[in-house]
Amino acid sequence: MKISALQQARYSYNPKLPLILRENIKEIRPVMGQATESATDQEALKQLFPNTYGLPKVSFEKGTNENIGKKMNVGVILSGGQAPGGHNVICGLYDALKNANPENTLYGFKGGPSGILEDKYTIMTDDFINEYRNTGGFDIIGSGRTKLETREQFEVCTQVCHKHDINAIVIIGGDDSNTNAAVLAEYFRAQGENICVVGCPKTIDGDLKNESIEASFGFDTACKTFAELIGNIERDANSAKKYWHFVRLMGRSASHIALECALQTQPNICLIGEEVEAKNQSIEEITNYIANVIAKRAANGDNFGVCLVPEGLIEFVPSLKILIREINDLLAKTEAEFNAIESVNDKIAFVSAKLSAQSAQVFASLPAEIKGQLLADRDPHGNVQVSKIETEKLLIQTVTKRLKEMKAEGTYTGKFSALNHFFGYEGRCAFPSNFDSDYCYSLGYNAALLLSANLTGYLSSVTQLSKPADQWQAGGIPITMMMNLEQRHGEMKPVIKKALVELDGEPFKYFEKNRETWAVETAFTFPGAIQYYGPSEVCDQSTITLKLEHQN
Ligand code: FBP
Repeated sequence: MKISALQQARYSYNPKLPLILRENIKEIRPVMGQATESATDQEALKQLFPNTYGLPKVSFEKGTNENIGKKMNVGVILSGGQAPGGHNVICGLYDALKNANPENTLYGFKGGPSGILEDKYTIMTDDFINEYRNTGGFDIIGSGRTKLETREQFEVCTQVCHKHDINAIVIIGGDDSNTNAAVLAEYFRAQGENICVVGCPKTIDGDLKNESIEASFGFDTACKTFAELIGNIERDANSAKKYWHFVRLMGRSASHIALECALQTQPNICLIGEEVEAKNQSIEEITNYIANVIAKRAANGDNFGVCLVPEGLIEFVPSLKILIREINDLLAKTEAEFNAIESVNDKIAFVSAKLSAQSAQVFASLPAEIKGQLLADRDPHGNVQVSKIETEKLLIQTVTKRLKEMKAEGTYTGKFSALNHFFGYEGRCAFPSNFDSDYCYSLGYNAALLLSANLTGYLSSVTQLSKPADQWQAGGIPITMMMNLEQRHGEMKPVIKKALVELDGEPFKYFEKNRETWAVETAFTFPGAIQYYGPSEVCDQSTITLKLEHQN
């Protein structure tokens, strides 16, 4: 395979570790902190996790580590959507294992969690791993969305681990995969199996964060990649002065990506799903807000602009939220009948006839393409896949209609020509920024230390991320500490709480303070491409979200 010059150069980039992890691995020892509690539902979680609830937080200090040299066979799994830096988690894990004992073996289960169930794996070697250092993507072993959650699956995992004498598993995934990692860890302990499970916080969406986890990996690079593209579009808009660009951004329900991109590029409009929900805004109100900004700019002679739309917006508009929930339930109940219908129009008619009167009306008001997209395949949780719903196109249609009305009313005199974009897959496999290269390598290295201490049910954690890497703190956080109980498919389930944008948080407050100025003035900022080599202030910066959240 031909290798680009950047890829070749990135192979020899040395990721920066927290200071303690730079010590000889045999001289790093774990320190147990106080026992922990989950924020809510303590009693119920204690019962569900009798062997792994309440474990202490772990940090590291310099000192002889007696366990580090013992032979370990570790399995690693990439779970869910790609996020830049996943390869480096595996590289960090591999290097730590080999530093601890060259006899240690790392099995990479292929194609996501199904890899362990089907016993499909690669054994990592130096030559193999060296071709993936500091590169984007999950193609080292592939990823998948199979969920490890049933007892039967756990039994298969046990058999596969026994077969290869595997005594630890690292699951690199988001909130659901790490919830399942905790359940698997509990299962192994309850069965008396000495197999440890440690998770690593992954997702570009940025919604796996809490008091102990400052950021999920991949968010930094994905946002920087999208922000570069948005900045380029802003410059194009400001040069030609004839288009309004509507840019939808990935991120599932949470609007973290849209917000971070807005902070990096200062567009004229950025919608935030969580705010729409808090203000109970309808599509009509959102449309009016956008149309009014367009009219204000037009009054200044500016018939161009940029509007960012989080992909999860649609789920936060109250009437659409109810509609989506009804469709999800309906499709779950009538799966076979629905799937047997061939044409999209007939599917639409089938669903329309079964909705409540209010939702049927909302559904009828939507353009045909959006109706079809709302009926597309569900994800493994039975939820609509928001990445497939072209909300930006819907908004262009509703705004066009509103501007026509405003023209008739005499409140708008400009020209409106709109273009739509969707950025998601473009950012998920970018070469990881230095931040993600360093953070991910540290997470993987750290995971090996947790496993060597026989710790299970932990998430590898690296904190103080808004500071330079030599001030980062490495450790482990019990996963049960981040859990609460939530209703899933009619049952109360233990899950890691998803982090949505906090409207009283510093990133949103900063955006709120500035957005009116950005709406009318052309205050675009152009982040440019991610830089991998050069001065630290250009190459090593974290996201603005992280800085604002941890500025004190
Ligand atoms: P994870 O939650 O698994 O990290 O995936 C993130 C994501 O990129 C979302 O932003 C997006 O909605 C979804 O994956 C798209 O899923 P798919 O890759 O299956 O098309």
